[in-house]
Amino acid sequence: MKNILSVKLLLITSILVGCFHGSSSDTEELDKLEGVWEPKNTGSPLPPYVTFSNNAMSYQLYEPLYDCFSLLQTLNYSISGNEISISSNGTVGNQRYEIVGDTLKLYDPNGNLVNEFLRSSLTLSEFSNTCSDETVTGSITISMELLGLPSSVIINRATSVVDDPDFVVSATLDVNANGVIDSGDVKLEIYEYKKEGESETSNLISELRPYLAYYISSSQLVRDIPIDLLVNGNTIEFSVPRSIHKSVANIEQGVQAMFYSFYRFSATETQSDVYPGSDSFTTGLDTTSLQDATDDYSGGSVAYIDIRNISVLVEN
Ligand SMILES: [Ca+2]
Ligand SMILES: [Ca+2]
Repeated sequence: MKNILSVKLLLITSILVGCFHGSSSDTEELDKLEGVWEPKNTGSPLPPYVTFSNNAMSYQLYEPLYDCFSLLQTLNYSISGNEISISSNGTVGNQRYEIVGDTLKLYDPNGNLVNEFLRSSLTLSEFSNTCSDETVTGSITISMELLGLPSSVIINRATSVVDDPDFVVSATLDVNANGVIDSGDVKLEIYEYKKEGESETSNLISELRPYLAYYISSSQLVRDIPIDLLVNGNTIEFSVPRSIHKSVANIEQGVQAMFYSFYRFSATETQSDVYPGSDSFTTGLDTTSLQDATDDYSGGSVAYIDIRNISVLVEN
């Protein structure tokens, strides 16, 4: 899993005390900030662009495979002096910022540089080329019954190595129907892994955030689109409208799939299960109702994530 790429959003954690009063110099600052900024540190995939327009700040990811932009997050912002106040779900955080030439620098409340962007040649209108398509109808719903599933799991284990997975439930769909995982295939998944500097927590599974991810090669995927999760007893259900992204717009009932579960249930032990087998798809099977064997998991003597019943429903 070392090649798996993920997009990490700028997290805003500090609480602003007080309120913002605009001034004419702030208006000038707003004008300077307005527009599109691109990430200074490039990677693959490119980290998100940030746009500022009419007091709305958004993170936008360019997806070369589909030549479009995915909107990751929209936040409201205001500025006062050299501070930018960003609000999300009723919580307001502030960061110091500075514009030096064509570079935008963002600092946390402790004065540490957290992000740098360069003035982009792109215009705001180019972000109307989105990866979602509201003209597409239908949805994909995948449910997986996992025998022994606890209601909460430990993630970011203190003893885990950074980037190692803690808890994973995934359904990989062979979108291009060629029997192998490659560019264009997608995954609906919960993928909790050890993050640098984050403390161990116990989380209800219903509070975990699943994603739609898509492969850009046989070993690299982009994990960036939040999807819905429903936990009912020991059954986990992912659902996603087909309009959400070009990667799932053309998926039809009968798409081949493979399923995986993994849990680091102690500091030294893990358990995993696969269906129908390691790196194999459900070729020729009726995916509306699948059954995996019980007690066929690897690791441990008590079931935690033993895959049992699965269904894949695609509605047009
Ligand atoms: Ca494929
Ligand atoms: Ca099983």
